[in-house]
Amino acid sequence: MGGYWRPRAGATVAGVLAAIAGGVGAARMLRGLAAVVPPAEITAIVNTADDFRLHGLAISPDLDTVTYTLADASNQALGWGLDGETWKVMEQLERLGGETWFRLGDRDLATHLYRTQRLASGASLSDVAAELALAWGLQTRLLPMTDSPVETRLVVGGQGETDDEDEIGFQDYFVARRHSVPVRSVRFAGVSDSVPGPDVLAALADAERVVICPSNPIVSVGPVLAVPGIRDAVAARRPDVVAVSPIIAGAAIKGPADRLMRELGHESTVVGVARLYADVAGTLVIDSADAALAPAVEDVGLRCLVAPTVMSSPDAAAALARVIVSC
Ligand code: FO1
Repeated sequence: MGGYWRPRAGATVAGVLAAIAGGVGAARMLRGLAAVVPPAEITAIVNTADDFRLHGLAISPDLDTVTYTLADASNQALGWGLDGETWKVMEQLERLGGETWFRLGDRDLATHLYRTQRLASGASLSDVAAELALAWGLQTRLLPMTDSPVETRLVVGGQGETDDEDEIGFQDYFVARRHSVPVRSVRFAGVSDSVPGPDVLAALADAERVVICPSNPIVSVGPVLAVPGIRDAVAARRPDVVAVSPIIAGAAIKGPADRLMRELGHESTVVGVARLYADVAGTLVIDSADAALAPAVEDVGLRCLVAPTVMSSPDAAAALARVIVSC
């Protein structure tokens, strides 16, 4: 572990980490953590409620985003998918009049073909996540939050007399409608019958520190905490749980977290994030831009750390990771 950052003598630093992860923000956070602690000591517990089937293929966007990013193979411009991607299959599908609203690159398609075939032959999602991580040479352990089917469903619309309410799936909201429709409510279909994936509860119990990555608190971290047993397991570790706010100066860096929080009656500030995590996290890391709100976060009952949280480069992510492991 010669290349890893070493703490000052006497500083307390967490080694074994468990991290609750959504997609792009979490993937960058995990890459930062893997630069400052040995990757083999990190377990990522990943949201699977965005998973869906298209063209008969089993697609797990957050697992794949985390895998590709940790493998340094992610498409930097898009944040999802693979680098050096080509789109010949999508181009041909478009000519045929097929569904191309959710773009699957030629290289990325191999992942979905592999996952679909393995699931059909009886493997679990956890098995497949581990096999893909191994194929990409990852040392970090990636655990789906559950192997049970859980699906984020959103009730949207209902504004004005001509706009009816409609319940849609997550990718329909996020990609097809570009998360621009008003959301009335969110539910995680199937979650009450789900059980945590193998090793998930043990990873939470054994970690020296649990990190809640800067992912959407409602639709990325929310489903993970909603799996029966996980919220309690995280709450039991509350003093060692460090959450990073995905909201900076009232806005999400990427995606609809701020809007979704407001639409569902939460304040879209770091204080609103603190309220959502008050029972599970002992510490909230907020961006320097929100320093003035640190006392208000502490009033909610969390210790508040102020640090640069925008992960604009791997170095910036590693600097944030150092704050998390040494706080
Ligand atoms: N996001 C998009 O905005 N448009 C896409 O066409 C798209 C395709 C896609 C394919 C594979 C994959 O793993 C992810 C993909 N994403 C796409 C990202 C993804 O749907 C979302 O970022 C997550 O579900 C939210 O975390």
